[in-house]
Amino acid sequence: MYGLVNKAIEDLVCTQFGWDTWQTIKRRAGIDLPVFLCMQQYPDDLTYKLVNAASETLDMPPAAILHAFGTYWTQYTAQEGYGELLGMTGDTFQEFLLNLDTMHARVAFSYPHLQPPSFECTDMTSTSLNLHYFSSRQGLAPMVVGLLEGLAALFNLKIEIVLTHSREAGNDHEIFALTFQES
Ligand code: 1MF
Repeated sequence: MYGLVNKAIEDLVCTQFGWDTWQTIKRRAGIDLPVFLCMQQYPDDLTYKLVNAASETLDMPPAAILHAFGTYWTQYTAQEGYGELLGMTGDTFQEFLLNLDTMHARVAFSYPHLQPPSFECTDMTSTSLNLHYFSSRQGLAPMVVGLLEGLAALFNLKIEIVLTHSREAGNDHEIFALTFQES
């Protein structure tokens, strides 16, 4: 994944737990790079190692780390210069979700090594929908839940998310049932 992802994890850990904790996590993950570069590609394995080392150091399950990271992502990318990209993706929560693949295509236009996930909305009503999540990566569903919660908060929505189909249970992709209302 692009270094932007690892930098976002670093930023989240540093703001919430401090630089020393971040050094401990990096050491535990066996990473001796001083910094991550946004536009450099790093093996996915490195990101998974960071998540596991953070899990052990902070005594939180890996899913909780991924969830917190997902919630943080939109805020972080907006502040790192992707606010316009996020802004043009949708004026409403539903429109945003419908345009996620278009948004990733825009990023991939400049950064061709992006391996974006793909999303599809079905069974849409004004307060609910099923979100289908397709990814070449394993185990990131908790991050997607955090992403959706962070996104819903930006649109001032209360959201409930239920994972109804998981790959862990043998399905070929994940399906989340979303219910939302103005808060
Ligand atoms: O393959 C990748 O490197 C990659 C990196 C980030 C693929 C996807 C993403 C973004 N995605 C992270 C979860 C991936 C889960 C999976 O692979 O199954 C979050 C997608 C998302 C979902 C809901 C709402 C908003 C979302 O993301 C907004 C977004 C997406 C991508 C970027 C920014 C905001 C982005 C921009 C530039 C990038 C990489 C990602 O690369 C750079 C960055 C700086 C300089 C050069 C290149």
